Order: sequence, then structure tokens, then C-alpha cells
Amino acid sequence: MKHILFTLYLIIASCTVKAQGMEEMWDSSASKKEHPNIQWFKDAKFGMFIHWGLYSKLAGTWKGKNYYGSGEWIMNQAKIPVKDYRKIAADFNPVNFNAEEWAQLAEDAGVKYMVITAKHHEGFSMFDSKVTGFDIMDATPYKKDPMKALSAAMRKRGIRFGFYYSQFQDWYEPNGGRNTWDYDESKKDYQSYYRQKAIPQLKELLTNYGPLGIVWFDTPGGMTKEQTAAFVKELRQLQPNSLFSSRVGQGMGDYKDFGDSEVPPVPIEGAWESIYTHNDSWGYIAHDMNFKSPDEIIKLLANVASKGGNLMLNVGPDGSGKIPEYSVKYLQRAGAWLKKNGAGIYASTAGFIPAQPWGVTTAKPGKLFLHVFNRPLNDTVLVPGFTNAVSNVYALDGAVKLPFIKKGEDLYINMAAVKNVRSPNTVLVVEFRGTPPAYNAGAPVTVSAAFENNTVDAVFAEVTGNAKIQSLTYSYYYGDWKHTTCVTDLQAPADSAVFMVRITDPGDYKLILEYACPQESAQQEGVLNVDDKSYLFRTLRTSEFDRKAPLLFIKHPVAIFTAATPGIYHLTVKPYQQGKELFKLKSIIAEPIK
Ligand code: FHN
Repeated sequence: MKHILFTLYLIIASCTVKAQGMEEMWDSSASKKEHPNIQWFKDAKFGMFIHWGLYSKLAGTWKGKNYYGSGEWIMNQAKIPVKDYRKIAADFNPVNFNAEEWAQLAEDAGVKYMVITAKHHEGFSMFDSKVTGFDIMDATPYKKDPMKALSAAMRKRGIRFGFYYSQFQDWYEPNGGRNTWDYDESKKDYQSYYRQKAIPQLKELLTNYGPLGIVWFDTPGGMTKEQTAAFVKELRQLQPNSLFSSRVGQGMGDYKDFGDSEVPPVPIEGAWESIYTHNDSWGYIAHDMNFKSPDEIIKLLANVASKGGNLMLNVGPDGSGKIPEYSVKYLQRAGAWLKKNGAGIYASTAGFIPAQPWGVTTAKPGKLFLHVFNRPLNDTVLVPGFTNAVSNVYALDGAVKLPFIKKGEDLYINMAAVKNVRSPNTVLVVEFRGTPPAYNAGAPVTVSAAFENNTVDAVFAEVTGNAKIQSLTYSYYYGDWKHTTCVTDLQAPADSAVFMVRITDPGDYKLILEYACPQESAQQEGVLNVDDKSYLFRTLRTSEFDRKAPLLFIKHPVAIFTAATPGIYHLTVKPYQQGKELFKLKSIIAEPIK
């Protein structure tokens, strides 16, 4: 059943990506050959993304009106005519741009690759292009090619360099994709745009900036599968070693990009990347201050690595060429953590032990890395399902050796000797002998009294009837996509979500349902069963489900359960009677009562 769920998850995830306007279909068939140069990418784990263009100069404001969400979409959001937009270039003079400073930040942050927007959807080329006059060399007072300096500065530091190129959307060109406020869509000739701008420019990028680690395509369109194959083939000849992102479209590309700000909830095989931005917007917005803290970056990175992927984190420099101070500061702090703990991230693979209340795992041959985000109150870290003989356990930062015992397949580690109590992620290394077990998605989810709370995520449900597990996509502002995996379609008592948990400590637990519930679903009755005990509840209204609006989740306490003995329990959530969808269930939280 669980295997079916994961296959289903992949299908749902690819549909989600599709729904975002990226008409790509990821071909995950086992027969697909890996790119011969893919290993560096798989090992890299951490990349820096940079969105920088004319929109950075607008900083989220046009004609006195402030825009929120994706700042690089301001031309589209405000429907700025090309004749006005092109004038921004005349004032675009990024005199504060310093390639060495940017490259130094990348090095300090510990990233292994950088991808920067050579041309975003606005159509402006941030490099010296002979194909158009709408480029930084010809249309701005700056009259220099920042990409030359940046590519050289990165190469000097041994960090791979790549270009983002919006191959279909180009709002400046009459034949480019998606400017419908200036140009008549029915008259667009996409093939002519590809021939006259996109392909020649991509050839410039693949010729003039040395070896590129990656060409990062985005929002494909206007090409058939055959045309995309020919496009890829033509470009590949210039740099066969360069990797192409999956957003080249039509199931092609050398690795998979998930949706923006999406981490798959379970390990995914093959080369892939999660892409996040540091605040809400990709391009600079002066009033967007929602920066992720260093702790959040470190946990996000470990979480993505625990599923087997890379995190590419975006920063948005302003129109003068400065990277926001909080991005600089917080990336440097994340980098300082990586200097001590990078062995648990770089060149790791997905952990074979599923997420625990204390954190997540990554692996290397003979080693399991425990990323302890939540230090257990009793300092005892339980690793269930550990079948191998353990030879040594130590904390990575400081190499403190830690005592451990094995009881059957349970490994207990005492981390009292670890003194860095304030670390957002204390990495413990377990050295073991033999072949590790496969990731067991069907393992019970641990619930323990050693934590403030225990979250049992929707992805670990077994669903019955018409219930489904889905990755839902929504945005708070505009284009700042978020993804949450939920159990959906609980409409009748036969539709249920069943969670198998292992409660390790007897005692009382408050059971809290985390869900989103639109008006039509509110005030319906549901039941939470814990084995043969039943708890009734009535749903509370939170928000409508609209992809373009925030999906807000409530934490609704519905029961107190006394676990008389440690052991396996089944938590079942279902509607009390036939009705509308009960809610979109994100998790069950078990909070030990103190
Ligand atoms: O539309 C773009 C968006 O502006 C941004 O560049 C992101 C980054 O992944 N890609 C597209 C949306 O998915």
C-alpha cells in the first residue's frame, strides 16, 4: 500500500508542477540514462540561486503601488507596457555589484554551485548579448558584463557556475511567451522567437562564459516533444558536460526540479533539487523582510538532504548590485554550521531511517547521520529499525564519543555529553557494519514523551475508501508557491486516514489535528479513533482552498489519550457521517501532557 502511495505521490507532484504553468512531465522511468557528469551535482547538496534583473531596480513598486510575492513578475502583475518597461534600463546602473563579494559569500555559505538569471521572463539580458540591444551592455549606463566577472570569480573558487534562462516566456518580445497585454497571443510565432532570440542567446551563454555547471531552464512552452529534443541536442553540442534542468520541458533534462518551495515528504531516487527563496520573492522587493533564519536554512538543507536532494536557495540582489544584508548574514551563519557539520550533508544520500521526533537522517557507506533538530528532554535518542551492528557513535561537531545500546532493532544513544545545546541541528554519526536496511515507509511513526510534541505527517497515513494523499499547492501573495502534503477527500465514514504510531512512553497525550477547512466543510462532525477508543469533534473553519490564496492550517485539540503501556497504536481519522470533504488533514500532533 505504501509503495502505491509513493508512486501516487510522484504522480501528484508532477501534476502539481504542471498546474504551476510548467508543462513538464518528469520522466522518472528506470530506463532513463543518467548524465555522465551528474555525480558532482548529486554530491553538491547546496546551491545558490540568484534572481537579478531590471525588476530588482523596481524593488516591488511601480507607479507608487507596492506589489507582493514574486518581484520578478512585476511587469506582468502591473501589466507594464514594453514601451515603459524598457525605460527602466536607462537607470539601471548596478555600481555596487562586486563579483568577488558575491563569490566570497557563496564560498562562505558553503554552496557548491551558483545559478544566476541571464534572462528572466521580463526579457532583459543581464549579459553582453549581440542578439538584442535590450541587454545590460547596450541599454544601461553600466555598460559592463557582470556575468563575465561573476563566472570568473566563481571558477576561481572552484564553485560550479550556471545560468538560468527563461526559454519560452519573454514579455519583451512580440513572439515570446505570455505577454498578452502588449501583444496579440494569436499572432505569436514561438518558433521564430526561439530561432531569433532564445537559441542564439543560449549559444552565447554556452560559448562565452567557460564551462557551465548547469543551464537552468524555466517555464517551458511553445515546443513539441520533438522540437524540445532538437533544441536540447543543438545546445548540448556546445557543452556536453553541462547539466540541463528538468524545466527544459517534455520530460527531458538531467535532473528533476520540484515545484518552487517544495520538498518531497519521502526519499526520492535519482538527481533532484528543491528550490527555495530566502524570503518570499525571488527578485528583490524592498518591503519583503520574511527572511529565513540561519536555523531555518540549516534545517531545510538537512531535510532536503534527508530525502536525497539538493537545496538551491535564492537571494535577490537589489538594483544597485547589493545582496540584502540579512541574506548575507544568515547565509554566512549557515555556512559556519556547514564548516563543522558538512560531512553529514555533502555527498550524502537519503537517510534509511524515516523522520523521527528528534529530526531526520542522511547516510554514507557505513555511516548514518542523525540530524537532531529537537534534543530529547532525557538526552536519549531512539533510532528505531536499526538492524545493523553499531561500532561507534559520536557527535560531528567536536567529535564527542557517545555511549549507546542496542535493544533488538532499537538503537539508543545518550547525547548528554554533547554540550552545544543551542545548535539548530546537532549531527550525530552512527558507524555501522554491513548493508543498511531499505527505507521503511511503513514503519510506525515514533511518539515519545521526550519531546514537546510529536508530529505525525499526512504522508504516513494509510488511506481507505476515497481518501487520498495529495501535495497541495498554494500561495500567500503572488507566485510564492507553497506545498503541503495532506490527506484529502474524507467525505464518508468509509474514507479514513489510519496512522500507525509507536508510543514509547506511557502517559497522557493531547491529540491535535492540524488541518485546513473551507467554509462548506466547517461544522461537520468527525471521529478520531485510537484503537477502540472514539473521540468526536466538530471542524472549525480556517480558509478557502484556492491555489492562489493562503491555505491556513489550524491546530485543533480534539482528544486526550492515555497510553497505558508503550506499544503500537492506530490513530484513525474519518467523517462521522456522509457529507462534504471533512478537511485537508496535514498532520496529527501528539503532545505529551506535563
Ligand atoms: O516564474 C518563475 C519565477 O519567477 C521564478 O523564477 C521561479 C524559480 O523557480 N521559477 C518560475 C516559477 O516556477
